[in-house]
Amino acid sequence: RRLEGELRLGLEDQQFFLLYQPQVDLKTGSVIGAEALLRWQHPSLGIISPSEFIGIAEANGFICELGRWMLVEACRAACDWPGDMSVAVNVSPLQFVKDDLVKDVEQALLLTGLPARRLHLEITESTFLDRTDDLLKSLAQLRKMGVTIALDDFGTGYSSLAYLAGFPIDKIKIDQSFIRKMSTDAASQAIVIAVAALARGLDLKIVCEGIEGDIEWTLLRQLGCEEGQGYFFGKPQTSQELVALYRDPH
Ligand code: G
Ligand code: G
Ligand code: MN
Ligand code: NA
Repeated sequence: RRLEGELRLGLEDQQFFLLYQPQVDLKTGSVIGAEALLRWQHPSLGIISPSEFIGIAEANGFICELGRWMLVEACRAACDWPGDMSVAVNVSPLQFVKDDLVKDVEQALLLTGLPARRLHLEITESTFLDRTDDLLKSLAQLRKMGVTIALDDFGTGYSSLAYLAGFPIDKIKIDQSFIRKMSTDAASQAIVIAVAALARGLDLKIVCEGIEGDIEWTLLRQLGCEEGQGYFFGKPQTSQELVALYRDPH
């Protein structure tokens, strides 16, 4: 497809940018960080979502270059954020395999001056498909540096619960499909309750994605879930808008 050839040019031409979706403390609703989400402002096609080009970038290996750019860009933005706000960056499994992610992270932190504890990396269960010693070593090194590892889209993958207990991670993000349905669908609510209990048992923090209303927020708070993200608290927005939201939450 034509997009494939345009990715590299797009990066050189600064057509990629990041938006930041607020992550909140569910007890208080206050903003504690944000997830960086990639966008491509294509010269003729308009804004393209990552679901349309990440797969292409993974297939041709460009994801590593794009991933390095994102790390630096996200860390640079987070340096301007007040308090101890964290930035969560999505990482493709290929960045562990085809690239030296640990080195990329070290360089991004060094270049921008962001403290490691303010950087979170979101990985998916598919990262563990190839559970090599190298992968485990990289994750261990990142955590030793102080970087937080979150397991994204939890509940949509293939992992058995037994596997989860052995993953070297700090928190899990329950997939938004369960949260969005939990007020109307008993099965979804049961899954959220079970995952919250599981996280507590494994001493993992939990982030609830896709919170669109007050009902979900109240339920999740009652379940003791620590952190949340969703349109109710804020859509993906610019770094400046995020800082304004932190200062003046509604
Ligand atoms: O923001 P949006 O809903 O369009 O994101 C769609 C998917 O693309 C999300 O699941 C998100 O995890 C993924 N995504 C967004 N930004 C990045 C990125 O910078 N790198 C990778 N690997 N995935 C991303
Ligand atoms: O897979 P990942 O969690 O990285 O994807 C995040 C994506 O989910 C973002 O692109 C964001 O736009 C979208 N998103 C975040 N909050 C909500 C929400 O409350 N409702 C819906 N429908 N989508 C959301
Ligand atoms: Mn994510
Ligand atoms: Na997710």
